[in-house]
Amino acid sequence: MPKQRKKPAGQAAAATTMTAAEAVIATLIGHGLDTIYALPGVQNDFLFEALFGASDRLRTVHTRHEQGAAYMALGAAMATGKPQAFAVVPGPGLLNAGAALLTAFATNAPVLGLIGQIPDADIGRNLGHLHEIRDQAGIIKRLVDHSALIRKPEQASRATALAMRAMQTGRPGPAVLECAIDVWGKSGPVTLQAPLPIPATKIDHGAIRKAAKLLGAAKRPLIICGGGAQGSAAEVTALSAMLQAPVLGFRRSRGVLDGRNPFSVTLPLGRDLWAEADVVLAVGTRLLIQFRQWGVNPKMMIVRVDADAKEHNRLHKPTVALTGDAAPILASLLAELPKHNAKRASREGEMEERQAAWRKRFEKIAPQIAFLDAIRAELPEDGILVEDITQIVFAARVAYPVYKPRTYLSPGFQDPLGLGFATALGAQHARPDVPVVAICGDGGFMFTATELATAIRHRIPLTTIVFNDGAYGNVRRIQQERFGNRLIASDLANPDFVAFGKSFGAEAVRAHSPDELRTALRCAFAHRDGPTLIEVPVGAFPSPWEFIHMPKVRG
Ligand SMILES: Cc1ncc(C[n+]2csc(CCOP(=O)(O)OP(=O)(O)O)c2C)c(N)n1
Ligand SMILES: [Mg+2]
Repeated sequence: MPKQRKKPAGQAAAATTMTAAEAVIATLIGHGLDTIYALPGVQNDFLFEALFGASDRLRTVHTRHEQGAAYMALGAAMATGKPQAFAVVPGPGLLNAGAALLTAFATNAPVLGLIGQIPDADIGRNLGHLHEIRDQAGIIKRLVDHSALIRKPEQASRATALAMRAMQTGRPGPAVLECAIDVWGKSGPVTLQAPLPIPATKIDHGAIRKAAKLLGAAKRPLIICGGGAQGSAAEVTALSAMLQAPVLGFRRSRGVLDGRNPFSVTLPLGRDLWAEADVVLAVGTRLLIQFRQWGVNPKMMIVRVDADAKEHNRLHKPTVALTGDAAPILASLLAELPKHNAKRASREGEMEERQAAWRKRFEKIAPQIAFLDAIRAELPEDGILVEDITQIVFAARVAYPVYKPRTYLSPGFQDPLGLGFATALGAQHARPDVPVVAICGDGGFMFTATELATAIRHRIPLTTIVFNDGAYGNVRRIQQERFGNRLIASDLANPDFVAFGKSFGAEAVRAHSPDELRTALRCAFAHRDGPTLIEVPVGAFPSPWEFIHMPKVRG
């Protein structure tokens, strides 16, 4: 890449001749990115040529399928909370990356897709160019909130900086930049755009006072966190203590309040507390389960904090709506609350008792919990667990203790079977300092199992547990219970997973019990030079659904 003359800080850099691809890459580096997850092809040849030139500053991690590249970027974004990027060819490349983009949107993950295009002059003409797809930009617009087509090098750096800003402004989320096969390599005068300032949250002090008064007077306050609370663990923890309020976390908000704190609750106890709550503080959550499953009545007062102003009134008008980043809003609330807060007796004993009562009821899913306990016992506090869509995971959502935010990665409402392994691979690549464990079923693992080759090629020390029941077990149970055992399309013919893993060069073992799993995990975490695959042969598990889909309690 051409050398840029050093300019004193604060002064705009002088224009330098570079290609559009070089401008995009230099801008990504300027925004602190150190990796791009990618799969090459002719439309993006000049992009990869620029990546070669920048390879001392930006690593290119190439995968075996575009879904692998996009899921890796997603996992890296989920694990770090920071923007990540992937690059794929247009048409089939974009569609192959589609489920990951969809999941990035659902989880508000800042993932930038660099997508190739057919020759610039022919875009929209339906001539049948290689990988042409009708209205690619229109398809992209349905998937992400911010997208742009780079048409010349002069425009490339600013377009990249605008995308990076959009991904981190308001409700965060993915963005896409398209660039044509004949534009990536075009040279022109480029002024590199430094990161654009991200607008700070404006605090509505009147609304903060109102919220503090409501919460301060509440007899049975409840805090509900969603994925939008992941950056405000300290504030949520302090509010919980000040209000003696339990904190409900589900999936992406698990660990915002440490799971060892008796006030940290999951869905079943959270529903009991929702039934009796007089004031709810909802932080970065859609409250869909509460409003659609558990019910709401007009007596219930809700203080909502959300980065997206459109979210507040979608289903039920809150008493107080606060728009912006959770951390500064909750910090203001914490400062205001002592003036209004009632004297409160400790609820610690009550919470411990209620937690114990639910733990007893969880004995119904003891087989799953025994495996989860084995994982928790071996995984260090900041070790990361990644969900695929499988039996053990459904139990984990309510019964696996999570200690810190971003240590339990979940795809949220998309639940795309098969994301787990590749997403965890990205998380492990971005967080080489901690062990990452993917929990997959035999069905989900095979969606991206070929990325074992990527793990070997890039020496990613991910640990993957495949719970092998020879079935799309969840589907099979539904067919057994609700359709008179008319089993169709739910049995699976599997490879020998240990032999399969070894054939790639991975460490691969079989564990038959929670104890054997603990031993296998210990070996896996000690092996930091490449991936480990652990197959756990299992039968059908008891259904966990009564702890997740629970009937109405209010309204
Ligand atoms: C993309 C996608 N396709 C299909 C589904 C529907 N689905 C949910 S769970 C499941 C079966 C999962 O099987 P496996 O990974 O073996 O886990 P198990 O239930 O057997 O533990 C299926 C097909 C889905 N969630 N996402
Ligand atoms: Mg299965």
